[in-house]
Amino acid sequence: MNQNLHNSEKIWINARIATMDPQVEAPYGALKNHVIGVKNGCISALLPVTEINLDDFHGEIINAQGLWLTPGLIDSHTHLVYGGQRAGEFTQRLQGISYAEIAKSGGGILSTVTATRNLDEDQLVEQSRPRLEALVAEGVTTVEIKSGYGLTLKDELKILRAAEKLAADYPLRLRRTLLAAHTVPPEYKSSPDRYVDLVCNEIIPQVAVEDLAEAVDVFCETIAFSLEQCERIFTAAQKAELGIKIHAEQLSNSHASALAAGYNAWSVDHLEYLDEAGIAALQKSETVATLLPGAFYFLGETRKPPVDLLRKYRVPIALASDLNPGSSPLASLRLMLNMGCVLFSLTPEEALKGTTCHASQALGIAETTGTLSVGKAADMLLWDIDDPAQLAYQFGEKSLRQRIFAGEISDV
Ligand code: DI6
Ligand code: FE
Repeated sequence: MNQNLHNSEKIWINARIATMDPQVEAPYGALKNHVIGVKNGCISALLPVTEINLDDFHGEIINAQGLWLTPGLIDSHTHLVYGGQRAGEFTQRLQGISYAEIAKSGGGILSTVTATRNLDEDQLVEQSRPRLEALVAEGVTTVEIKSGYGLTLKDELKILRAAEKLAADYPLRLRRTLLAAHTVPPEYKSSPDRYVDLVCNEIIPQVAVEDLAEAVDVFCETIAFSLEQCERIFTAAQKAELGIKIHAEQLSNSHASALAAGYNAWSVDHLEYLDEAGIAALQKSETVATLLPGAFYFLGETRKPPVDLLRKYRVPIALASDLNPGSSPLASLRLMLNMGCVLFSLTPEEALKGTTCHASQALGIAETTGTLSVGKAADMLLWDIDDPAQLAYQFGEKSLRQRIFAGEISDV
């Protein structure tokens, strides 16, 4: 009997395994008639059933009865820790006022900044809890949470600490991203460069010292930060040895993706206005293109991200919820799988890659999560489906049977 399997604490038999491993040459990286073993929270074995003898195995055997096993879902872009809500702004937008107009008149992101600053850390945790619980319940095992609604040293740190406190209550991997450069706070309205100074010289170094985030993000847009300001922030992030992410090409083409690719950013996100030169720049990097169909849908956008060109240049595509109160108050990554296909013409397989292997790359953790491969974390989902495409095709039907985090099973 194979050493690996023999050492496993638990094994799953009779599962159809969608590894999502690009090295497995089958749709969804699927393996038939394989057994998967887990030890110390990681995948310890993945072997053809013909090569093993179950009589010698004394650990726990879980019979998956023909259900499909996939990697845990990874939501690689959320802003889910915030205070308040923006239904009033939603109503305004339905009357024809644009997102950019609302932002310019002091609403939008800034109204959430006020609500978030007014909460203490524990209140922020409790207001954010239902959003995280919704993601966890549908099979998210890794989530990224950004700050960005504090915009002072104290309040940005408060959000990152709240994210950590909240996530610790669930079987979940957390990746935190500092998005102090989300918008210029009112205190710096007449001197935005001084705010960028604060972000680069104080907030980023402090977050690094306290180990409160793994990456730095910036919103590059006419209503937010310029290319030059982004570059300053990237330089500060690099100096602090933090990963780089960017909100780019959402409402206009600023060429920010090409800039970020030059810094080997983990991901560039949104991308409706990304052009071919930007895509060529991404191809030369390891940067992931993250699509956010929830924001496209919720803002009623019409310009779609250039999916065909991303395919042509073989840029890895991730798909995330962008969960936030202004442009995507949609606490469901399963919904994004469906929207990625219906709105952006991704295939169901591309959509699932976007929430597993490519999402892990977008968070700088592709070595340890995102596929069912020996040595990686045993974050796995067991689904009562006949075809993995059903994960993108259906929405709302309860098909998750087991949620496995670091090898531990929770029934759902
Ligand atoms: N782009 C977005 O879609 C979100 N942030 C960003 O930079 C929106 C955030 C909000 O409206 O509160
Ligand atoms: Fe976002």
